[in-house]
Amino acid sequence: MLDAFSRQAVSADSSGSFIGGAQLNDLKAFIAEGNKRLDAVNAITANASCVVSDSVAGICCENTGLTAPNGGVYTNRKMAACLRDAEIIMRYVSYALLAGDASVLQDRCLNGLRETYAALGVPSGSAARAVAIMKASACAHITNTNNTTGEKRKMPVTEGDCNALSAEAASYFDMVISAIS
Ligand SMILES: CCC1=C(C)/C(=C/C2=NC(=C\c3[nH]c(/C=C4\NC(=O)[C@H](C)[C@H]4CC)c(C)c3CCC(=O)O)/C(CCC(=O)O)=C2C)NC1=O
Repeated sequence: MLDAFSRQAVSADSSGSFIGGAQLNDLKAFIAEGNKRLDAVNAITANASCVVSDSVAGICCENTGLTAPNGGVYTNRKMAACLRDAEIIMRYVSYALLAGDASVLQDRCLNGLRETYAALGVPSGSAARAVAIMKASACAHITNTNNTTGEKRKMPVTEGDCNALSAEAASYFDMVISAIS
């Protein structure tokens, strides 16, 4: 598992070089934006259960076959497994966002997930759609622009530009989607 710092060390080591000005500038920016990053992580972890359940409810509304006999979440056991998987994905995306690096997500969550889903008959298109819904709502929480049922659930944080962090989180969700699609 890497983070923004160890990634620079590993990449410098692979070319036998010192960590140079450009890499140090990247790390300076990472540190300067650190509080924002922690707020972004908090924005998604504090709302994780809402984001998770909303995404699974969303795929079930869009595709009523999922809850019908032989559907992907037919039986409480499968519904529970699905909600758990969505929560696991949110958790690993939040770790990646904290570290500023996707390796924890790739190595510990996504590695082999496509094969697991194929073996169990988990419908990967629906799983990818649930992740896309989580992406939209998590990113809205990060930029504090979420507006569910007309009522904004805003976090009491200093207003600032969190678009880069939102885009970074979006890229982690996209990795999940491409890993299972
Ligand atoms: C460390 C990280 C980690 C991951 C990622 C993980 C995923 C994971 N999801 C599983 C099952 C499952 N995953 C789902 C998920 C879904 N079904 C749907 O129709 C929806 C589209 C979707 C939810 C969005 C379901 C229903 C099962 C149970 C399938 C079955 O047993 O028939 C299984 C098989 C074992 C089990 O049932 O617990 C694993 C290993 N486990 C882990 O430890």
